[in-house]
Amino acid sequence: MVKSEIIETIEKYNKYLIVSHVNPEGDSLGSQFALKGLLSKLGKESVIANEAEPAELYEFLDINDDIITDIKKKIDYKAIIALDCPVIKRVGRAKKFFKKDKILINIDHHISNTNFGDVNWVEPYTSSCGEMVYELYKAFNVPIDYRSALFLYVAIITDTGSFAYENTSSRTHAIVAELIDRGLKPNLIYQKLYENRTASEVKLLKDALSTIRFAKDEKIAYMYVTKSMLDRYNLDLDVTEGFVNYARSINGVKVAMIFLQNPSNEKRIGISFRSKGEVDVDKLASLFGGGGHKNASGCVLSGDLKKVIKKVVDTVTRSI
Ligand SMILES: [Mn+2]
Repeated sequence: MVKSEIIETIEKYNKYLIVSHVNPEGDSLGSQFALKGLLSKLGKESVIANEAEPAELYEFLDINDDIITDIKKKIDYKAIIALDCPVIKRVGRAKKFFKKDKILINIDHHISNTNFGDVNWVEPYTSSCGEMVYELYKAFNVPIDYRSALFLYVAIITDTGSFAYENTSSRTHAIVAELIDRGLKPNLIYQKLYENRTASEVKLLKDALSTIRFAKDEKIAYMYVTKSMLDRYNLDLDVTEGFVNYARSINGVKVAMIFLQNPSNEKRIGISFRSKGEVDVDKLASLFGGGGHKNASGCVLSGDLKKVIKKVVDTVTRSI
């Protein structure tokens, strides 16, 4: 249920800044643009500003021209809406767009959300921020047009792992049925999102899969991607999205991890955690200053790749 405080706040202001987290994916981008569509139907202006442009994967959404990434740009707005951010730090350099004394509205579905806003609406058992924006359309009684249906669908399919994760509910499917009725072609969207890899990307995947190791009687599976592996194929880190799911897909594996060396700083190691069943990887990532959801989370550590892997694998082995 949409909180009445959210409705009242959105009714009150006419110019919005919409932000989301760094390395935006389907849920953050989809929610931002579906919300922009809703606000415009309500006769309100909004500007989407992110730290950087989205990954190439999202080019089919045709949104790049509507995202401000130049932090020197002056934006006129009365209130900020942060989407899909458990902590405000997750907006990264987009924080530079923030002005003092502007009201901050926090709309999110992470269980670890810190209620950092002046107005907070957090639904930890909802599949995606996209589902929450859908509920806003219903609360304001605004019809969902084709573009917004596409944005919401991309948000939901991304965060539910194509309707495979525990967060997928009958409500999720009911919403998606309505979105498809707006004219979406699920097979074509799926192809754009998941069957669009280049040969180089699959070669990188092959190399990444060759690094898979196991711990704790094969209940833990982990893999890595180094800067030199990326350099070999002239690829960037964003193409590794989804690689960790191969480790997670192994029978008996409860926790899967991928360690990603940052190409511009080899001592910066991004770690994605995925779990099946009861293991809570939000808690595991929080041991290292990160967070996320019960079955999908992440953190960033500094140090030598091999040492970081050992430290994290040892901790996870003791914790599950
Ligand atoms: Mn999300």
